[in-house]
Amino acid sequence: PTATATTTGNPPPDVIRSGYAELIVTDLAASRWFYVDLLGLIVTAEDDDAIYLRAFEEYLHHSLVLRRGDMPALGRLAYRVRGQDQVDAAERYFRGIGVDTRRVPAGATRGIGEAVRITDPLGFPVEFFYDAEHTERFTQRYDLHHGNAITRLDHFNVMVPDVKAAHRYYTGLGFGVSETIIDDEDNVYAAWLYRKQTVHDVALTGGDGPRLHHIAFATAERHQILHTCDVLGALHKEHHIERGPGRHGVSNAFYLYLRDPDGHRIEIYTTDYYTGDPDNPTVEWSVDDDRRRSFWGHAVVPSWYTDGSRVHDLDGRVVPLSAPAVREAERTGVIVGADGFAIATEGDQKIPFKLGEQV
Ligand code: DHY
Repeated sequence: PTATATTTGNPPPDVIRSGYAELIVTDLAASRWFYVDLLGLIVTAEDDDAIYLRAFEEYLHHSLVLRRGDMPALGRLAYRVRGQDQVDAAERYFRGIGVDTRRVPAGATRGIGEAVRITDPLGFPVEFFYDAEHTERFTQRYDLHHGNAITRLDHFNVMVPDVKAAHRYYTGLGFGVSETIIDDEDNVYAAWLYRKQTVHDVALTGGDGPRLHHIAFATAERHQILHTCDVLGALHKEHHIERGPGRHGVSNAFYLYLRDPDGHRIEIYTTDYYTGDPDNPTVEWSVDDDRRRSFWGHAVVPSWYTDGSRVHDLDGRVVPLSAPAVREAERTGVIVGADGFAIATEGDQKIPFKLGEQV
């Protein structure tokens, strides 16, 4: 997508992609089991306070930081920009739209160069960086890959009370919109936005926010996702599986949602589609279409809609929540939508029911 200049005259920074996330976790050993032993992420570095992880195709220092803290939370989302001059561009752009910016020196996050941090207008702690330490890319170190090898970070998914406002903010930042879930009354329930040439770098999920809905990692193939399920079954750790495996309607990707030992949600995701042409069409899904989330019409478990990780501001304080004005659930007296509710059709009768729990 082409970045557009704002009214302040400062163009948005040229964001390449979602770059890394920092999660606050309460027990580093338990997290290490989940992310390293189970999911097979590579440890680039670790100390008493944090573990820095990357996936097999990644050559930057990390795509995930697990930092020890008292309460599970999102510490930071980080976008990579196209060069160090774009870190300056981010500072100018956000100052221009009235957002406090904070410049942090190289090494403020181990492996990352001088960067700019903000609490974004949606309430999320976000960093823009370019310089980063390079490490060895393990794409062909098949001797180290397990059957469920993860190749790279794919995207962030954030829960926001006002999806339309968040959509405006991210398109202003130059993101393209690949898909949305809408109704015929101008409500937007969810949206998927990209800078790299895939379906998304960030998705917006309507709900109490700001909260992190999930972080997603990509595998090369479907069988690697299925293998994670089999391993969890074999270890009797199946309770870490929250939703799936299955095929998304939105994005067409194959997916699995896991919950880590602190309850942070991780998606494992593969094979969505190319969005790199400038006229890539936006796909609009009706909230009434039961294939929008699970293409096979499977129930979405209620926790997937209700649960999310609280977020920290730049000083490590938990950001308060706001509730959405419109919830996806109810519309003109009929229970519908991507909020755990659906409509069953029997003959010409429409029967509302709650997915996974008949009412
Ligand atoms: C959907 C959710 C995601 C994603 C792509 C599509 C829609 C859904 O199945 O809920 O997290 O990455």
